[in-house]
Amino acid sequence: MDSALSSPSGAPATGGGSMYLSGTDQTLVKLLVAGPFGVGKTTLIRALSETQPLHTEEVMTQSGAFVDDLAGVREKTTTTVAIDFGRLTLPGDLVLYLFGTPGQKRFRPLWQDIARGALGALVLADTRRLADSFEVMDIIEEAGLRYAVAVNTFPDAPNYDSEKLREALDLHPETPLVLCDARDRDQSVDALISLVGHVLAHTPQENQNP
Ligand SMILES: Nc1nc2c(ncn2[C@@H]2O[C@H](COP(=O)(O)OP(=O)(O)OP(=O)(O)O)[C@@H](O)[C@H]2O)c(=O)[nH]1
Ligand SMILES: [Mg+2]
Repeated sequence: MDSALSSPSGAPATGGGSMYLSGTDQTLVKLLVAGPFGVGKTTLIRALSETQPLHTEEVMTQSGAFVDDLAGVREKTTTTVAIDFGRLTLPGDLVLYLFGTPGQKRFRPLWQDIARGALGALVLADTRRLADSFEVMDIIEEAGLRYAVAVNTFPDAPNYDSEKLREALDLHPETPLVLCDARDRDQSVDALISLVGHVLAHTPQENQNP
């Protein structure tokens, strides 16, 4: 995949991952939705995309059970093999392009291409297996991206207060932490808004405007 996003004329996005399209008043932002296997990435993008989301789901086979741990997601029959893609327009003509990225270690080489030009990442976590989100958080930090963490609230997952969650996830005090049900559009939009607020607050003004 080439750099983040290009305008219809093919002009590349700015290094900061956002781009202003002259004549349309739209600002395009590339964001990643990341997290471990089965944490709800596809569900979240499906819930909030205003376009028919692109998915590359494949039915899982018995042999995959050795590498993809089904604990907590027993009813799951498919996994995302490459990426999910969706789009969401926020007030102010801020157009978010969302790339769901697989969290399994074996997809790490693909990850570097997907991350190129992104402005930030929403990391999904599940309180039944918080440590499973560490690897993807490491990759994001290595890539120099800002992120927010959204705990996807599965009904049988334990609830912890946010202080405990921050401690367990070893979050920087500035990193937003939100709870959301990935199936719920409003909650998923709110999670993305917290990410966008965080990344824009740390993006130089010249990367936000023409
Ligand atoms: N109860 C509940 N189930 C959820 C929630 N989010 C996702 N699920 C279910 O959990 C399973 C996993 O969700 P996916 O969206 O496929 O997860 P994923 O992160 O895309 O998974 P991979 O692409 O395989 O890594 C699916 O069966 C979803 O229906 C949630 O908030 N609550
Ligand atoms: Mg998926």
